[in-house]
Amino acid sequence: MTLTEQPIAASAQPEANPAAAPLRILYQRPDALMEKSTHYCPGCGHGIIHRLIAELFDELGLNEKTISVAPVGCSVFAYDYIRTDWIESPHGRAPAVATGVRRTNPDKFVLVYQGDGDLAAIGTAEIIHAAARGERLTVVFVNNGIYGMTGGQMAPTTLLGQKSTSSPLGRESGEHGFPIPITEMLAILPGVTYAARGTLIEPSAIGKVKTMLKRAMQVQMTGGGFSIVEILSNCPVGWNMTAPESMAHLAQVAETYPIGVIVDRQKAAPAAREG
Ligand SMILES: Cc1ncc(C[n+]2csc(CCOP(=O)(O)OP(=O)(O)O)c2C)c(N)n1
Ligand code: SF4
Ligand SMILES: [Mg+2]
Repeated sequence: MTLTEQPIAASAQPEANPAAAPLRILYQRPDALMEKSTHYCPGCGHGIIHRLIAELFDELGLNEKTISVAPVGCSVFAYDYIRTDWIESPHGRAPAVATGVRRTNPDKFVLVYQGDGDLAAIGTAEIIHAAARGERLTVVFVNNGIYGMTGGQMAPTTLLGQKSTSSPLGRESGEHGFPIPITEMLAILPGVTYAARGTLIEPSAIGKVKTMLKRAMQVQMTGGGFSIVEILSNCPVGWNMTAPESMAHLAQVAETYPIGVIVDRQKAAPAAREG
């Protein structure tokens, strides 16, 4: 039973209209989400993503079975918000740390959480080789197109024309190179069982992100290889926008980074590999 389907306690039922349909809880803090305020800026997407992960940990019964690997970046304190065991890794090294966790704990569920500076710049080698090895990991890749934590510098994912503190006139391909669609690049590798990209632009899209995350987790739970979900997230502070402006701007981000499932090799070949 999911949180949204739980019947509400009898004592909380409305007395006025007994003929009304039974109430259902539509919104409730998942058990796996700790009861505390986050350090994130108002409107930041990291909090939404934490909530989706916590909901799925509850729904899939993963809380007690998981070792997560936390990144460096704005989400460095993810271990303070999601109730599982965590290991903090050096910047970019999360897939390498997670590989050690995976291999010494074959029965655990292993989650990796990384930003775009972390995954697509500082840890390019680590993510490529973990994917190439087909490590049985689930990677949550938060692409906000910028180095949020350190003051809004350009990342490999920064859009052409996008201003940042290290590209004040806007990213220009001749000087700064082109944005890297790293999830598509990883998806080419046969060790990658599942790769998808979603966006936080609106509630229905957030629901689709949850479906993608669930699929990526189930791939690991059923013995598949490497799975990754890239999530186009917002950074209102680093983008110098209001929170609503930054959400609307995600439409433009999706022009460079198309939304959808990029590869699902388990679906194509159900008995992909033993775990
Ligand atoms: C090896 C290394 N290089 C650089 C840094 C400095 N640093 C810390 S966080 C960060 C940016 C993080 O950006 P991202 O991974 O995109 O996460 P975000 O804050 O945007 O969520 C940088 C450059 C570091 N800690 N270690
Ligand atoms: S700097 Fe950006 S990514 Fe970091 S907490 Fe603030 S809004 Fe979120
Ligand atoms: Mg970032």
